[in-house]
Amino acid sequence: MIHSIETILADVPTIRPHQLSVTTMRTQTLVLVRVRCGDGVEGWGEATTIGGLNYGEESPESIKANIDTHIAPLLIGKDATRVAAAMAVVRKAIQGNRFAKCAIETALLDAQARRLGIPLSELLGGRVRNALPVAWTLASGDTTKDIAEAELMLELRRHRIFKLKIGARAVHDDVAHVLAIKQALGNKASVRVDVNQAWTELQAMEAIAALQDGGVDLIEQPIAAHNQAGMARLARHFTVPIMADEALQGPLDAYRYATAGAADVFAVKITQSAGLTPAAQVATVAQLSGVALYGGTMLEGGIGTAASSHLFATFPELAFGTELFGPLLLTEEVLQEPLVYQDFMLQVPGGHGLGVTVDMEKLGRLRRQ
Ligand code: MUC
Ligand code: MG
Repeated sequence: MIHSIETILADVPTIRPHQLSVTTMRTQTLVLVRVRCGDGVEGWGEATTIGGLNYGEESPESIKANIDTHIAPLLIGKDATRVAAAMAVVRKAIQGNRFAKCAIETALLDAQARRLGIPLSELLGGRVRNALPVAWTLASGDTTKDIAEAELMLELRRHRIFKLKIGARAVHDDVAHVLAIKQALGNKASVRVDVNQAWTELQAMEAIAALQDGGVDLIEQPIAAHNQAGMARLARHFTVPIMADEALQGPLDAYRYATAGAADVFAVKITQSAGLTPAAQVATVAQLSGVALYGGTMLEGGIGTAASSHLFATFPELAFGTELFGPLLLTEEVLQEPLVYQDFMLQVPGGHGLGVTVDMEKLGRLRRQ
């Protein structure tokens, strides 16, 4: 039986300002959900957003209010061993609130996998890999600093895929910034860009041509998510792959984008998809349509990152790797044992459920009162 559901907000400073086209982050608010069951098993989930309401329409505070007020009462007393049935109740009664639904589903699945004594990945279809390539985002806003940061990551053997956040500055400044970084790193690294919808289609045509010529490997969400026809035109026009991110809010968007040929690659995000199960469906649509996969993040801490890693470990094909570096951008860790990053890969946790343990003492210090 589902006994209690608690939503915890924890404000954690980032290791440096993280500049996106939509905001500059200096703190990340972790939204953690703890589900306790009558048999003594507990499960954890995460619903972290980016920049409050800058990136999407759910904020940490709205997620907490909606879980506490509207979602938890639907679940208390329900059979904790029947996660799909419990989630069907939530998905039927609650519109939107994809991040909140993801955190709840993750916590219920974590508890169920612990109860069964298996890793979460085995409840999600079974893992086919134990480690995932991990990109790092260069977003200090300063070309020289970004190059130094990339060189350090290569030296540490932590990352050799770099995603550059652009779109906040004039197009030619952004292009010059990216090409300077690509030139400095050469073939030692894959350089990619994420525009977070900032360009018009005409700006994208001009900029992508230069980025493609300069050896950039992937262009993420260059134009507005709703401009599916424009994304299709860009995907057809360029050989450099075009990736959809914000456009994918679940399996239906994935289906529409795939049938319209509006992206070469899908960034799968568990929160944006409304949970691990719908995120798996996004990946299935991609695979059936010949769209390549990338494991995305909302810059979550250890819980959301572990949950994503269990799902991405089940993907038979993961051509573009992942960006599950969220915990590394934060100054504080909320897990007892941090996730392991080595040889350019994140190790998918073994053990039962998510395979991670929350440090209650640290969380006690970080949580909002
Ligand atoms: C996004 O749009 O992909 C993921 C990595 C990062 O630096 O920002 C996020 C959001
Ligand atoms: Mg993105």
